[in-house]
Amino acid sequence: MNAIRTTCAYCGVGCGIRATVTGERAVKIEGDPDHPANRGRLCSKGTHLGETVGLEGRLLTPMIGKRRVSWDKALDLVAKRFRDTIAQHGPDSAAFYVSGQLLTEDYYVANKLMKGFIGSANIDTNSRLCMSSAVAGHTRAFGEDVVPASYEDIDAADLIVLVGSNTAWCHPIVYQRIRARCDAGAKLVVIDPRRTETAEEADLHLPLRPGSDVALMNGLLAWCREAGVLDAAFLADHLSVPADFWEALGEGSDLWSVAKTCDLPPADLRRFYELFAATPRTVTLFSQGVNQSLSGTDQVNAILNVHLATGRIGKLGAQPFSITGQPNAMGGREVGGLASTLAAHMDFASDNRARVQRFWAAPTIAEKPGLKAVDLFRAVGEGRIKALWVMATNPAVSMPDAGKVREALAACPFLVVSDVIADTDTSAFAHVRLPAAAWGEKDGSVTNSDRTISRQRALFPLPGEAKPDWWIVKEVGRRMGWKTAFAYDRPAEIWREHCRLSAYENDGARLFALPGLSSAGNADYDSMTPFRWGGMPFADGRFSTPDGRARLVTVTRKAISGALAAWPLTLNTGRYRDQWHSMTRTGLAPKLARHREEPLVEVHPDDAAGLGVADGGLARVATPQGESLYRVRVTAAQRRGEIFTPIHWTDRTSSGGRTGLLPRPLVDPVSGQPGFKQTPARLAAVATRWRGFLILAGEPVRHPACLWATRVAIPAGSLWELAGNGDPVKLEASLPGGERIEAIDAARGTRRIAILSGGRLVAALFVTESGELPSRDWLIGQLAESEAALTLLAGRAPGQQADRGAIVCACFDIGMRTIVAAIRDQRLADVAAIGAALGAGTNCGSCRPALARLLAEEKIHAA
Ligand SMILES: Nc1nc2c(c(=O)[nH]1)N[C@H]1C(S)=C(S)[C@@H](COP(=O)(O)OP(=O)(O)OC[C@H]3O[C@@H](n4cnc5c(=O)[nH]c(N)nc54)[C@H](O)[C@@H]3O)O[C@H]1N2
Ligand SMILES: Nc1nc2c(c(=O)[nH]1)N[C@H]1C(S)=C(S)[C@@H](COP(=O)(O)OP(=O)(O)OC[C@H]3O[C@@H](n4cnc5c(=O)[nH]c(N)nc54)[C@H](O)[C@@H]3O)O[C@H]1N2
Ligand code: SF4
Ligand SMILES: [Mo]
Repeated sequence: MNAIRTTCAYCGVGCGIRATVTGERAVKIEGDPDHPANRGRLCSKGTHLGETVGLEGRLLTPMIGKRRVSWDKALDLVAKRFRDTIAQHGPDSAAFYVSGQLLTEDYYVANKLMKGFIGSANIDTNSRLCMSSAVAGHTRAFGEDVVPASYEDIDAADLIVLVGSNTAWCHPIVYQRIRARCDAGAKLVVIDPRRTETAEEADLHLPLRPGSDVALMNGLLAWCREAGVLDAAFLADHLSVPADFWEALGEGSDLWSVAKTCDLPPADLRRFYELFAATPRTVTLFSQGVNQSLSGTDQVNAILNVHLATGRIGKLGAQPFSITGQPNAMGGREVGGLASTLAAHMDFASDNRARVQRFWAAPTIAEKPGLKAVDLFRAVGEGRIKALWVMATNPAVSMPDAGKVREALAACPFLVVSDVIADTDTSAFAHVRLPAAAWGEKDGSVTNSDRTISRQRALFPLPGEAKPDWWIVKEVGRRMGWKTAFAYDRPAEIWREHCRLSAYENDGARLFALPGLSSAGNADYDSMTPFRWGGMPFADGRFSTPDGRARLVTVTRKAISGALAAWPLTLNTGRYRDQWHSMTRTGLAPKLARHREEPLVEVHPDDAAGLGVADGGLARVATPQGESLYRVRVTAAQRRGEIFTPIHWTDRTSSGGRTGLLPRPLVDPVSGQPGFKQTPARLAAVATRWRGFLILAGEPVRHPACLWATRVAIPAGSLWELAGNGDPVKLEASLPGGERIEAIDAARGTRRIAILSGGRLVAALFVTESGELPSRDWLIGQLAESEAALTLLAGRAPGQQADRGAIVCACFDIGMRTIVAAIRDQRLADVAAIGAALGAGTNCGSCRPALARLLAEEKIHAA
């Protein structure tokens, strides 16, 4: 069996995979040792991709409403409705909302159709929620959206600064690379209000006040100037500096003022400033803690200012590094798929418009930037956009003020959703659903965080009637009347056109150019190996501005408003280690489910005590936009006054945890990126009379009807955690038919029901008011096994069986309790010893920070 080289489905690290197909919809996944991004390593999510390639939940035929239809029928309808809408209301009444999870070829075709043929720039992407402040910051400073850094800079750095990035969870393989460099002596500083697992392993953690990054970076620049470490020659020859720049910087940038603004101990701040000033080879990586802010663009420029003024850019080991989230966030930026860019790193200047129109031989060309995501959905809600096509993103979950977005989707006269999954929170509103090819079926290219372009290759034939996104879009383009412009037969043709456009009339004004590749034959494309474009940008000190100089940008810190009486807390939102966004893929993998089974609201112990919310209980988070329920985790990793919730749970998986309903639809004025990380909020305990869980083979007949019901995948079905106040008898509507065995303990309000079918366990429901609940692990193991019914209801195997606890190591499926027991019994002293004893942490390494914490806690416990 031959291994197929492809790229991971998930994050912007862009790890190479060697995939060996082992059966129908079965594949063995290994890291590709030859891929420069990961050199053979994979994190927990990449490692378990094989668990997600089944066809459960897939959309496999085009649908109009609830009716299955032929492709011809669906495509004709989409083309007609878009054509009619445009004829009646003009091009700007149509919009596409696309995604960094499309391949470059898909993205290119969608951008071309909207901007050159429909003639509007109303195509925006979920990268607006993700990278747009970085794009705007780069463009302001460099004249072009270019990430100068590469992963090799990490290998050469002496100081690595992570700003607003939970790298250990969100970019685990980059994190491994950072750790390796730290093992060789580099220092790590983490700037994040939360004490994340990334922060726990740092030499210095600065838990700053949310939103105070500009003050911190301006203070750093002032310190560097004072310390004499600005690069005078670079400043003179390669930078343009606004007249008021240094004066504006001076204000409030002394150590004491900054410490106060950022709410940090002055000694810690000073340590960081001294370390930075003394270390020329510094790489500063940043992601959503910086971008997702109402002053995100300024925060990006504050970082770029420091790197530019100290000459730490375009040099090995000295770079600012915006790390990207989605697998093809960068490819989307390269084709120009944001409403604010035209194509191939060109903006809407008239010569660019003429050039792109000429190249596409297009009947028209968008005149001006289109609506950015938040404005776009507002326009849908107000009826100005009448036909919307959503591809590869789930805005009903992921947009801020998602309740309003749902209302807009419901009111949209014509909504098309292309997705791989049949039922998502967004597709629930669609008039037409189009079945797209998924990872493992798609074929094309992606660009990762460090400009490395890799191929994603098909492993399986297209299932059902699924089709690649580029094919779907070009078919609609053809049916709208543009036959020759959309006459593609294969991704390689689109790739060549994309490369030609990048180089078209490009005299070097745009760094993004792939001239040599426009003549690649189909076979060359098929065998393309990963390569990085652009070499080391800016190494010669020339930037993409008209005068070739980079620009320092005056950024002043905004006053941070104090807490509002009605909304005394600040809500921060983000990601869990083993889940990806709205869980449509990771939610299928049992091994990824048990790291965090439920959506938690994390809260500082003092706030919890003040509010009367208890660890393990339920609480409601409310903001002016909406409210949702969470399981409480009390933790000193949170700052006082701040709470954190995850973004992954949806209507499909839970009755609570709907984080998208909570953030304000407010955006950064330059980039249009929402400020997801800081929303005024409040928190209140919610009491329940009983709690329980339900283990089920296969899908539930009906979602359990109770206040709290959240689901995760288990090997043969699903596990629901439950709590409520009503009569738990209602839960029995979710049980399948079969032989029923029941045990009741009235004193504790405990009820245990097992359903057997053909002698095998198919469901188990445990509910209690005041008793203990048994181990889920063992019961899960019994699903579809034949066993003595009474043993089942005891909830444990005769005489043995401990609960493993939450899964820490997803690769080897090792739980917290197992690890703690081994640390105690075998006197394990470090992470390596745990690895030797149990294997935990020896594969992807994602759980190494968690292992280190367990060791530290055990030390305290022993003392
Ligand atoms: N496991 C997993 N990995 C992923 C994803 C996933 O869904 N799951 N998604 C991918 C995508 S698309 C993206 S964009 C990336 C995101 O990757 P990250 O940006 O690392 O992830 P987040 O959890 O969104 O937020 C990062 C951190 O910003 C901090 N933060 C909040 N406010 C501030 C502030 O004011 N200042 C500073 N300095 N920090 C602040 C938060 O506390 C949080 O720890 O992850 C990618 N990788
Ligand atoms: N509160 C809060 N909200 C956030 C964030 C936050 O930190 N806090 N982060 C924001 C960020 S950075 C991001 S990137 C977004 C992510 O948010 P979304 O893009 O909404 O998240 P996904 O769940 O990845 O949605 C992708 C959808 O595309 C489908 N899909 C997967 N592959 C394909 C394909 O090849 N073709 C097609 N047609 N469909 C496919 C999946 O089934 C899924 O339904 O969330 C944003 N929202
Ligand atoms: S770090 Fe993990 S999720 Fe990201 S590309 Fe690599 S294997 Fe995939
Ligand atoms: Mo993202």
